[in-house]
Amino acid sequence: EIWPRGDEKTWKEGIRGVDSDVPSITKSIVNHVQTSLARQAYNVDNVGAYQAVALSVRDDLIANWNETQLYTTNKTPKRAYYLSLEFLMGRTLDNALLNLGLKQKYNEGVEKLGFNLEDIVDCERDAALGNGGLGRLAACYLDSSATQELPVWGYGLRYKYGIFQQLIAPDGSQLEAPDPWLNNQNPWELPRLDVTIEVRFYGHAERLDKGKAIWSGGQEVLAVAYDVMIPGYHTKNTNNLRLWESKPKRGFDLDSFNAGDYDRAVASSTSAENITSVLYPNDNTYIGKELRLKQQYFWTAASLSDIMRRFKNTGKNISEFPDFVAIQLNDTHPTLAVPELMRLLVDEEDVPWDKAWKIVTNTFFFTNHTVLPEALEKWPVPLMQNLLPRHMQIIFDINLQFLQSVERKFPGDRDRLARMSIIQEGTPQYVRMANLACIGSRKVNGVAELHSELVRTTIMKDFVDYYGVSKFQNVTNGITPRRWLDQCNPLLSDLITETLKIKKEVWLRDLYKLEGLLKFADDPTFQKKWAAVKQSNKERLAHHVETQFGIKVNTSAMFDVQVKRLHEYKRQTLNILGVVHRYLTLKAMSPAERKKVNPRVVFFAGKAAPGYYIAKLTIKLIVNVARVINEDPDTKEYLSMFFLPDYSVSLAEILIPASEVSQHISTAGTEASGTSNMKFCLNGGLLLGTVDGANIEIAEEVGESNVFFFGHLTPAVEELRYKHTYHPVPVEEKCPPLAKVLNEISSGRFGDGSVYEPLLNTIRQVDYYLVTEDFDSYIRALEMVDTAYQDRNGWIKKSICTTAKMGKFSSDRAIMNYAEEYWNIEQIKVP
Ligand code: B1H
Repeated sequence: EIWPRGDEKTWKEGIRGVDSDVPSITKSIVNHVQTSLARQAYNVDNVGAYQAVALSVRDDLIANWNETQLYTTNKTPKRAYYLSLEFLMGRTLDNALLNLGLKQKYNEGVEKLGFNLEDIVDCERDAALGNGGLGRLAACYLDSSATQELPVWGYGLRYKYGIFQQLIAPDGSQLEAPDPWLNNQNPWELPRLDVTIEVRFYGHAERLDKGKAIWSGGQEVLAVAYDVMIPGYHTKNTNNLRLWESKPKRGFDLDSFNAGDYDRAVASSTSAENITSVLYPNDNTYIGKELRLKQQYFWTAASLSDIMRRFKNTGKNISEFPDFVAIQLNDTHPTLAVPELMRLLVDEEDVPWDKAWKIVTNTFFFTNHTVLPEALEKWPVPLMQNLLPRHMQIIFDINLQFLQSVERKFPGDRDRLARMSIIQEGTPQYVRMANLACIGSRKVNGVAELHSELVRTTIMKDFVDYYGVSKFQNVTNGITPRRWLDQCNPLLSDLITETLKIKKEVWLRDLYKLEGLLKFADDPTFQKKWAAVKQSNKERLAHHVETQFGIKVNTSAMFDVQVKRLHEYKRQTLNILGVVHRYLTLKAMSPAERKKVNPRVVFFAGKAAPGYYIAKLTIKLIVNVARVINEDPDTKEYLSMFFLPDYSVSLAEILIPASEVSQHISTAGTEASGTSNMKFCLNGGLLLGTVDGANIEIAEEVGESNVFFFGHLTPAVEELRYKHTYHPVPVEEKCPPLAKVLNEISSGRFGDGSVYEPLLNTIRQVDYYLVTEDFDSYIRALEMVDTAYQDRNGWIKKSICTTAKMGKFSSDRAIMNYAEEYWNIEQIKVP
């Protein structure tokens, strides 16, 4: 138990009570304007009002956060830690107000002060410390952990610059600008200058006996903690996301400074600060930069040291570590945590090697998020040897023991040993992080059924043979319905509440309750209300597009959306080629024929990694095709297209509720899960997709008649690729309509065609992602969408049935699965 110093009663009386009546709220806002912001009523603009409101809400969060932390510390339960290099949080204010149940009150309060809450909410910059699905998943999991009152902390990095801001140049190219998101101050973080940890790089490791060693010399930097409060939905429980910032251990080198060499004096401090400067903007691709490896070690070392300190404060014996600590590795990025925990145990806690290894392998759990070969992390041994000499020793020792054990199980199978080794032989050698993560973890999981099966049968096949299949499981991803329905689609949320006749708090915590909507699916009045909500969300998006880009959008057309990172495997090319095909078809029609066509507006958004040439070229093509078709008087009524720049969590919150159909069209077997597919369906958008990732499970839930599936299945993909390589058939033969589309682009119909040749050739030549193989069935699927849309009531019914069956995809279900089957942690309710 922890007691205050001095008089307990005086302390207790001083604690800020959380008063949630409107007068207390306005008083607190005004107080913050005057004191925290040092402003007065006459010079507060929306941004100032945002800051004051945020600080006021933050006071409530801090009170809850403090109570949760104290209560949990005293209870000493088993805790789980989610290590992720990315947390794509988006905005906080609106979400915090909803979770605290204070939105209505703040609405009133803010109005009294002459402001509008929506405008204030819009002043917040996104916290965009992530690339895409992997980072957003981590954010949803934090929300679900707090909501379900589970003792889970996140650990990540406090990047000074988040994912770059995307601009589109006049010629359609993507330009990148930095995202200095901390320039406006961040009210949602609490600097913990007292929580600092020293992290070493370089130096040398000297072996002692019994597997121990001393690591010394090199460079030491400081990790400083910043805590981000994570409120649960309608509960006092408020969890923590701890983000580390790097700082020099000493301000600057005094010797050089005194010798007048100022550049040199600050060089080492700049290099320390650089570690947490910027998020690497790659999604689903590995990038072998030394600074990235530094980030990974800096973050895992600081986090593990912090976790170890907290564990030791409980006074438990070190052998009980796995009974009190579970650590989830979000992909291979934190895999250095495995040798680092070995180092802490063996070198610093004097635990014998074998006992330490037992602790380690009972502590970690590893989630794999992709089977794409280019995403599998492999670090050159010389690089790691230089930066982390002790860890390299430990990895070699782990590997030796492991391979000996494999050899005992499969004697004489050299190929197997070579495949399973943590070290890939060659010049240079490489450290295979997925192998290390697997060997160091209790369990390994994929993120959707199909993906987990592919993990078992492809990248982890040998490990399944060795460990048995039960180590390799599945946890299908999920999304938080708080942000992805209640917050982004308040009209739909209200309609659902009024229809189900149960409290919003109830169905938002038990999403299976949405099934209650099924019995209204045929009810004409309900259908009408349902359609009206969609219409109003379409208008909200149209209004946004109009104010941001000055373009009018036809809101009676069908809204068709594909938003995600640009990647060849996600096949935005298939979509754009389909649009061109549709355009050519429309052009060939008579005006009378056109009148029968179902009008469509196609929205694209997404960032391309700055070094991903083909992805950037795809953006350019989309922008330039849009330019031509949006100006064609023959067709523009029936087909228009927009590329919305700078896709973000907040833009997703506008786009997703407005979508009537969304596209998730990756080559079968390539998209591990996808999570935006779940968001669109939860908001009543229908899914047009391939038989891939979580699309399959969505179809299982909502019924195949309510989704539009097309394309080859996963088993066919390998075979087709093989055929492409050894028996290439020209596109003209294989798919004449596609050949026509490609030729129109080449011949300059959408601006200088030669620019696009490298992109078009990926399809004409190797076509690794099988655009030519799926094009026909894609076009047919689009036609089926049109036909279905013309039956308005049928469509609305599909939409209702889709939302109704999305219960499975709440991240609450996913997190409960991790908590029960992996981490073995229990709920703690703060009184
Ligand atoms: C996913 C990544 C990823 N899979 C490496 N892999 C990265 C890999 O910076 N890096 O090095 C960054 C990201 N991201 C995505 O994870 C999958 O493609 C989605 O299908 C999945 O839904 C998501 C969450 O599991």
